[in-house]
Amino acid sequence: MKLQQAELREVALPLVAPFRTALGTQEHRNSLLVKVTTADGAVGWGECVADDDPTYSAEYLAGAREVVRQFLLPRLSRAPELTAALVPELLRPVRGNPMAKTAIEMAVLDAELRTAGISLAQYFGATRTELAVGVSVGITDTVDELISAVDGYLRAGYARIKLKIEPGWDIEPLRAIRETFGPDIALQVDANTAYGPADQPHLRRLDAYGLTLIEQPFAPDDLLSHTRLAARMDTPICLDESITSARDAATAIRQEACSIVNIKPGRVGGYLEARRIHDLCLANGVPVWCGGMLETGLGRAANLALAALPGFTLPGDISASARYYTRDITAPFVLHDGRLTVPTRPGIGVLPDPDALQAATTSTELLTL
Ligand code: OSB
Ligand code: MG
Repeated sequence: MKLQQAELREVALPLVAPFRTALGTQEHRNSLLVKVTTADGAVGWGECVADDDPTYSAEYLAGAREVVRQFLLPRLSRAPELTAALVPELLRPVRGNPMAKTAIEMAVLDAELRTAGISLAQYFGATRTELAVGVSVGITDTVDELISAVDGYLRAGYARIKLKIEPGWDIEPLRAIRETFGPDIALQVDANTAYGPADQPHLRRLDAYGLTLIEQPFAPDDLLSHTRLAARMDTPICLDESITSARDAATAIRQEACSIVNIKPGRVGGYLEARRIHDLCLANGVPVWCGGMLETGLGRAANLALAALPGFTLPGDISASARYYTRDITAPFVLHDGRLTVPTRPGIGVLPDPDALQAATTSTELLTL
């Protein structure tokens, strides 16, 4: 294919409730969408998961947008015979910026598969048609509020609960959740790098709560502390922020810094790299699950296809639309018996609803390539 046009569109979606983590509080999801059109008239959609601020990682929305426009799209528009498989190689000379790269790789992949009449799940070699999914629960002002939030999600049918934790919000909420809901609910925690090496003795106390895993307690580049904690804790360590490529995953596994990997396409530079991490982890007996970045229905559709691969043995942060937004920009994803259905239509399998998209749009820019 040959790219002819790209539309950069920013959308602003109010979250149904503020989402607080160790990194800050989010009330809106502002997203950058990339729509590509090929010379043959095929269309593909990509979503950039960068946040407004460079706090989860170094990328941020306005910067990612500039990188897409100034450095990434020109490299793809110069390619005469573009395919999605070539995108990572064509973008490799640009350092970093994985979320910006993922957005345009996703758009090219979507256009290619729509033309070929193949769903993203088929393309990946997915083995499942519906997936049990989990929900990520933010930090609340009080333990009572947390209990009522978790109660609502369990009633909705979510297959596991992930609690965001930080120093001062860990033991007490965990004790309360176990006391209220018992030992059988699947429970895990995510620290978003909020702890330091000196917190190891404290973190070991989390072993008392029967957690599936503890996600990213330490800084992204501090593999050593994760290795040390893993050796001293029964709870499996899972890495999110630390893993930006298949090579990182191989290193972390080799160094025993984690025994479970959270895979987020945006963090690792694309769905193709995400697939490689899945393959590597499967070959090494390391369970993986699909992380989330409060995606719109577009990114969520693609994440469901990825998470339908056989190595994704743990429920992902791929919740129903209603957990995030009153009005998603696609047809809403709805939970049935704690499961979401993997899209089967060509490409990512969904399109934005024109009215919902229009209502959410804050800016658009059309680039002729
Ligand atoms: O660390 O997994 C994280 C959202 C934004 C940034 C980082 C994270 C998260 C989540 C939300 O936990 C997961 C979701 O999209 O449901
Ligand atoms: Mg995380």
